[in-house]
Amino acid sequence: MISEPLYKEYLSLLLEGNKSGCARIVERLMAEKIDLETLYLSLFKRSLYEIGEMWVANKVSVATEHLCTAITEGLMTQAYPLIFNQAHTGKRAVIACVANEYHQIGGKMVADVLELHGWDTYFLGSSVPVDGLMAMIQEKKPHLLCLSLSISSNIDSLERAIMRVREKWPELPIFVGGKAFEFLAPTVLDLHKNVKLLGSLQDLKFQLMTFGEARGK
Ligand code: B12
Repeated sequence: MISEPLYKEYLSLLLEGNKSGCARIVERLMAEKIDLETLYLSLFKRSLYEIGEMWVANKVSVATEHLCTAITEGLMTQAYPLIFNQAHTGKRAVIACVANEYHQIGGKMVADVLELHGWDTYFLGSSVPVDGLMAMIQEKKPHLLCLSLSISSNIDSLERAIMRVREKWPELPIFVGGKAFEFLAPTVLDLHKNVKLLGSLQDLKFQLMTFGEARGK
């Protein structure tokens, strides 16, 4: 749905820091009724992954990568009319990145997909200390907790968070995902009860479809 020339044009505007040019492309795609996932995955995620590779290859500076990230986070708000027009189901989810995990865009996408499916979401963003996460769960009483991990060496932080949550809420379903799992063994979280490692937004959508029935609601 996003042609290659349009993607290339977007990427070059993003790298220049031309946010109004990028916003016009998003506006046009929204007018063409692009769906949220295509916008997020084929434009935002693809460009950020490409910029990540360029940063590793020393083709762009850290400053340029930060600029592109900040612009992307701003552009995601353009999708709000798509996301917040849905009927609500009464289900609640808390979404967070664990302590020391500063990559928050994947988690924000997860929150937006849940919201699109009628959930009320509480997205806490990057590097959430376990005590803060616990307090938010206590307050919002979610039906689901989603945790995002990009840096594989943050796995201990993730496991600590899961263990603390489990002590108090043994049955709360926890979905986990993120780039870190490209580098970790797929069995890394197997010991934790009721924790699902999901590979993509597609898997998340599939889990949401079965969520109500599986939990008898
Ligand atoms: C932007 C960025 C940053 C920004 C993040 C700012 C922000 N506001 O988020 C900042 C500057 C903080 C940063 C810092 C670092 N970064 Co960085 N960063 C990136 C970059 C370029 C883009 C990240 C991004 O937003 N991607 C787009 C999102 C949409 O993708 P995603 O997170 O993978 O999410 C998708 C899926 O994984 C999934 N998903 C994610 N979470 C969840 C959760 C659930 C439940 C589900 C179902 C799905 C799901 O859904 C999303 C849609 O498909 C990546 C490149 C890349 N390939 O990702 C590097 C990258 C992640 N960073 C990397 C590194 C090394 C670092 C630093 C260590 C660099 C340094 N030396 O300081 C630090 C670590 C900071 C920390 N402790 O967290 C490496 C990680 C490599 C690795 N082996 O782990 C990458 C891959 C770059 C690279 N090519 O090497 N970074």
